[in-house]
Amino acid sequence: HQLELRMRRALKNGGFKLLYQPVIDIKSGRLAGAEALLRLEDNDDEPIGPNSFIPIAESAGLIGQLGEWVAVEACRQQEEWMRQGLKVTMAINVSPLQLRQPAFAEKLGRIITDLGADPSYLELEVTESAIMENLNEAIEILKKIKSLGVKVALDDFGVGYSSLSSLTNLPLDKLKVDQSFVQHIERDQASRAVTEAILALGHSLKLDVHGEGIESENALLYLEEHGCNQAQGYWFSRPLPPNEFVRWYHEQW
Ligand code: G
Ligand code: G
Ligand code: MN
Ligand code: NA
Repeated sequence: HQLELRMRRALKNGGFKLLYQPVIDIKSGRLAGAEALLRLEDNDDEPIGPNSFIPIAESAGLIGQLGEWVAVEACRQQEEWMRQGLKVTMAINVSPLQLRQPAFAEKLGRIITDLGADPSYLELEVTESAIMENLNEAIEILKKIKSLGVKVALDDFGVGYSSLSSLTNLPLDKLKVDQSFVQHIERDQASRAVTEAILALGHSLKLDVHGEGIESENALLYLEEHGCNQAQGYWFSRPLPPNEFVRWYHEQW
């Protein structure tokens, strides 16, 4: 596969990049964190997004190596920003296959130690479907991750098939409401109903609830009114390269 070759080349020669999308604490209106979002840009072509290459990385057996590159680069960036006084919780996406690799948590722990990153400012984003495929195994893996001091967020929440009772057994810190609901908040009563249900569920389980895909002030105001904790979306900023992220931060505050 052509993309597999490009990925192998990029892993060797540095063709993968991380973009960072700001996460806002709704109450204070301040920057709370950044989500690291992977791109493949190893030549003059348009950068390629993870939806195109993550499935191929998984089937080609490259996801472990790629996921490790992401974790190292995101931890390195988090530690650098921390030293510059930019306190951001760095959110890292992990694919189901990567999460289930043996010694995943041990590897992550070693990366954190080697880079001197502060684990309390790191958050792993795992998808609902990854967790529910094998709940008991997932609970054990998440416990190990939590014991490193790293936070865990359930990403794309509301579009998967969680059994609600199983949520109470998972060591989670946060639910990320899937963007599809937030994007339709203004027009669609059903999306508002689902969003409010997720907020109520999350808060009754003492979890933070994070709204994604905020594209308008009205969507933000709605989430604020309903007690949502964090917000992310084009309304604030697109995912940015590191230097633009810092510039954006200084322009805001
Ligand atoms: O950034 P973009 O909207 O193109 O991301 C598309 C999807 O890819 C999202 O679901 C996101 O969670 C996922 N994704 C982004 N970066 C990474 C990564 O580093 N690893 C994994 N496994 N998935 C990622
Ligand atoms: O599945 P996950 O939540 O990790 O996906 C994150 C992706 O969503 C990022 O790749 C980012 O490019 C995209 N994204 C972030 N904010 C917005 C937004 O406000 N609108 C839309 N349509 N996409 C967004
Ligand atoms: Mn995510
Ligand atoms: Na999401």
